[in-house]
Amino acid sequence: MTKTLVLLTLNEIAGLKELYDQIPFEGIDEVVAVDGGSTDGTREFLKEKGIRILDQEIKGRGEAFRVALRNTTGDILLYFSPDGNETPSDIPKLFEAIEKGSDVAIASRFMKESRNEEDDHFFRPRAWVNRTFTWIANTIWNKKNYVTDTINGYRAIRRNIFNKLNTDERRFPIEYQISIRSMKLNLNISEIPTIEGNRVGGESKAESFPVGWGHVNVLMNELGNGVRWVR
Ligand SMILES: Nc1nc2c(ncn2[C@@H]2O[C@H](COP(=O)(O)OP(=O)(O)OP(=O)(O)O)[C@@H](O)[C@H]2O)c(=O)[nH]1
Ligand SMILES: [Mg+2]
Repeated sequence: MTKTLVLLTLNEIAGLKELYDQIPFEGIDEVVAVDGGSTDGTREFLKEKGIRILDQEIKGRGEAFRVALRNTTGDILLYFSPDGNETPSDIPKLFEAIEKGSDVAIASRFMKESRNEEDDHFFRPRAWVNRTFTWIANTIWNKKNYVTDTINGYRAIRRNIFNKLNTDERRFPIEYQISIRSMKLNLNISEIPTIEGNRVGGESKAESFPVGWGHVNVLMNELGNGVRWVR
């Protein structure tokens, strides 16, 4: 199976500079970046490294996922966000999980061996909210093994499966939509434990409240639409 690595960037120069040399590029057939319109030197850095940049006509992280789907060719797409949260050494493990038969492979922040950004804090509002959304999706739609992190963006997916899911979420909850639709079709979702690092620099683009509402919105839509979207 051929492998495509997709870097997702929106003003991520600090993270890119720190992480780029840690990315294991061996064995990857195609590397692209989908850039949401960076103005901090991210684009110049990518060009210098010879990475093809795909632009987005429509804003948003969800849209970026589909720009990559439409403009690449690998059998497997792996989405990597170079902001410090995602550990580059998981890349080969996620590709391998797909090659072994998974349709979707997620790097989970909530398995026994995992860590999430908030683990050092006493109050972990983001983690609790994530776990609740995850529990709801599992309870309603999952007929297979419990998926511990339905929301993390660090994941790989088979191209033919991603096409079939016909997603339309434009912003952050794209991952949740992919997870739920995969459960509805009873696909093979596997997880590997990941150690979530802290953001290296720059600013978060995910404000908790709008993003949280976005997830509620996806949930409501998916409750109503069955599998009418399937392609
Ligand atoms: N191409 C593209 N990338 C985006 C867009 N929005 C966010 N990203 C990238 O997606 C990744 C995740 O965004 P973050 O802002 O870190 O979101 P988060 O990880 O939920 O939040 P933090 O905990 O603050 O890191 C980063 O690499 C961003 O640069 C977008 O609209 N287009
Ligand atoms: Mg992040």
